[in-house]
Amino acid sequence: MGKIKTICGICPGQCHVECDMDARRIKSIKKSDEKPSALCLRGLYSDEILNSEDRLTDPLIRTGEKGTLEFKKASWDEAMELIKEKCSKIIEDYGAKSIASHFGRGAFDTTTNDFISIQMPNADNGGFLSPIGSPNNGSVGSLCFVSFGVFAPQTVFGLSAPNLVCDLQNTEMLCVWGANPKTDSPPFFYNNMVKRKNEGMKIIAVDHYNSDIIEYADYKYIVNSGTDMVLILGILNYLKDKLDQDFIGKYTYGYDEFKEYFTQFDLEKTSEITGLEVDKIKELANLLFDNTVALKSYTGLEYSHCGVQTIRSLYILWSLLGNLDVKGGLLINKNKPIKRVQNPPNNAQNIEKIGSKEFPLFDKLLGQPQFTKLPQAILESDPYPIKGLINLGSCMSVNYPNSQLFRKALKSLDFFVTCDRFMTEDAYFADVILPATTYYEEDRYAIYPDHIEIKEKLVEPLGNSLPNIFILKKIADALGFGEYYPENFDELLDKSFYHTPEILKELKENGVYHFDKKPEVSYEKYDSFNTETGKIEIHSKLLEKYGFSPIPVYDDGFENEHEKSEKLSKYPFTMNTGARIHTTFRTQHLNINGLLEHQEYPQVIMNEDDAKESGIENMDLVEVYNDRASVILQAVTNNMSNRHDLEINVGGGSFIQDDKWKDANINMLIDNEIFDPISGFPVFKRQYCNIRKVK
Ligand SMILES: Nc1nc2c(c(=O)[nH]1)N[C@H]1C(S)=C(S)[C@@H](COP(=O)(O)OP(=O)(O)OC[C@H]3O[C@@H](n4cnc5c(=O)[nH]c(N)nc54)[C@H](O)[C@@H]3O)O[C@H]1N2
Ligand SMILES: Nc1nc2c(c(=O)[nH]1)N[C@H]1C(S)=C(S)[C@@H](COP(=O)(O)OP(=O)(O)OC[C@H]3O[C@@H](n4cnc5c(=O)[nH]c(N)nc54)[C@H](O)[C@@H]3O)O[C@H]1N2
Ligand code: SF4
Ligand SMILES: [Mo]
Repeated sequence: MGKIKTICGICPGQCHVECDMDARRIKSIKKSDEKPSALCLRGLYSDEILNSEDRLTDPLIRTGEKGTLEFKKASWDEAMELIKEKCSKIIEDYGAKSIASHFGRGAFDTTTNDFISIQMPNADNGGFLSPIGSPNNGSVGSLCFVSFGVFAPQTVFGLSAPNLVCDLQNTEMLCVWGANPKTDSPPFFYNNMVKRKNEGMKIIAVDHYNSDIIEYADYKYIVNSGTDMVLILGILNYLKDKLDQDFIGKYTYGYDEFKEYFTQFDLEKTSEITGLEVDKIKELANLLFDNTVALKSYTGLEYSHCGVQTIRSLYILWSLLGNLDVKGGLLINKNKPIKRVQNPPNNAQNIEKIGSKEFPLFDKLLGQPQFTKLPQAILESDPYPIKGLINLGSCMSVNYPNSQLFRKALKSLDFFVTCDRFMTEDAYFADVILPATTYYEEDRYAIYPDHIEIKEKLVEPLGNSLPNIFILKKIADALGFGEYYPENFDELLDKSFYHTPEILKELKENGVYHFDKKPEVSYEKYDSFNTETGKIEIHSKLLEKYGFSPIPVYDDGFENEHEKSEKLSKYPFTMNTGARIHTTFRTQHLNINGLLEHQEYPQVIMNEDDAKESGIENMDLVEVYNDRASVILQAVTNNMSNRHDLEINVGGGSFIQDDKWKDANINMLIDNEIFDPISGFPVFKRQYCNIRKVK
């Protein structure tokens, strides 16, 4: 087998793309004076993360009451015996559908994802527990990526985001709208973007505060949180007489109806809602019209009341401005990833899933439950009781909205298993905790655009920890479907590359497989969209069928002006949460001193005039609060943030974290009853609060 470097070992990179950061290279960079900012910061502290005293070494079984941290160390066999016993009892009493599984950011490595199919539509794979007959195999896809990556592109183009490619290599102008490539993991796109900028490419950024990308951009547009759709409507209205009517007539569906709506958004109204001056709106519109512009977006637009429709309108804008599938624009590629893993049987077809009543399109497009409705199933048996939960690589009690409710729900489960590298806040409610390795400690394969390679472990696993896939194998064995999971790495390769014997052979012999040369790129493929009309659907037939507005319509979340002014008089600040920071990955690594030295406190970024009015100075400790809860943060003031628009760090709220972070769970302030009705995504980026200086 090939002997190839391993990755940094801490995060799997974005789903399906593996970071190329060699652990050994990180070590040598650390010894030299090379600036950490050129790199993923967490990678630099990977040895501290790997060797942290907080790592889990053995399976743990609860000995004390739920809500305490009293556990005893156990063997894998003991833990599996208990899982078998408890799950059998639940299946006997309530049926298999009452046991759910959930996968988070710690399950995004290619292997785990290949076996359980987390985020992309995959009709054949019912998820981890489908062989025993449970349809409730959820993931953080309930909160992340799929509004942008599935709902919006499917309802405009009949494609998913991996088939829409930002043509960074060939563009003279890049627009980053609702993303920040500098925090990507791995920062591949960022590195290429820097290279292209040095070659003269210009960057447009649209964000709600002075993020890294705003700082780096040539043209900067700061909008009020969640108002991007209005900006897009205003731009379309301003440019409407210049649009290519021939293209519109031939390839789009629903333009006239949309035009009737967007003509309401003149420049003044657009400016008033978005907070962007009229001249800046015109400037942006003209830049987008006069140039071929590539588009980079991601999660920044997902979390408003009309997240899916906002991202749809962005794709529509790109199409109408002639930036779709042209060199240097937003390319369409119809490549499919190579098929991996033979899917286990799905014995849960046609069983209602959690949240599918409220969000039927979530079920239709993803075949998954919408887990924001998990507490309702656990606490109110709606649509039926959920009694058991197997969670891997997620800290649900912190990352889901209304953490108070999630904590209550997790505590009420009959049986809760969680699998992690560290103790998490969920440990308070877990009955069994299973220890996972880092990627340093496991043999694995990684898939790149042009090749697949085997990565060998660098060190032996800590204690009795195991790679995700072998934890799943043990659980599957206990529940009677272990034959679909591999026992060891050799079997893992056999199972993963089951459909492609030639790849399997190469990997086993040489440790690497190179894909054939890429096919020639072709442009302007507008004739065959996989939508009902075969066209670019401005008017989505699918949304219409599911009872939603077929065209993008702006929604600020208020029924009327009265409701709005009532809310704002009490809580005048828009609370936008969760722009990525460099020192943490959601809840992770806030116990790592090296990283904490780069950013000590969770922060709230705010306008300096707002600060002055509230008697707050830069770096003061402040309390952000609403009816639900309050958290202590450090204020960072600047003159670029819009008035009354806050950016607040997420991640705090787990007991293993540093004192400054462990009580700062912003999801305690987030109302789970406020969501995008199409995707069910929480409105993480547009709720309301107030702020005051800590005495
Ligand atoms: N308010 C607000 N809330 C948000 C967001 C926001 O922007 N604002 N963002 C949302 C988004 S985009 C997401 S994706 C979710 C993230 O929600 P989670 O998936 O819960 O994210 P993390 O906090 O990264 O938790 C991952 C856990 O996996 C563990 N882990 C890491 N690697 C491995 C591994 O290899 N194996 C195992 N078994 N465990 C591992 C880590 O220790 C950590 O405890 O949060 C969402 N919550
Ligand atoms: N270091 C680090 N890297 C991470 C993570 C992490 O926690 N830490 N999390 C990982 C996860 S779970 C994910 S899903 C990806 C996400 O990757 P990205 O989506 O690229 O994540 P962000 O860096 O938050 O970039 C979103 C940008 O949108 C902006 N934004 C927020 N609201 C609005 C708005 O209303 N309008 C506009 N125009 N912009 C807005 C934010 O300020 C931010 O700059 O990152 C992953 N990478
Ligand atoms: S992106 Fe992930 S794998 Fe790469 S260096 Fe950073 S933490 Fe490590
Ligand atoms: Mo995410």
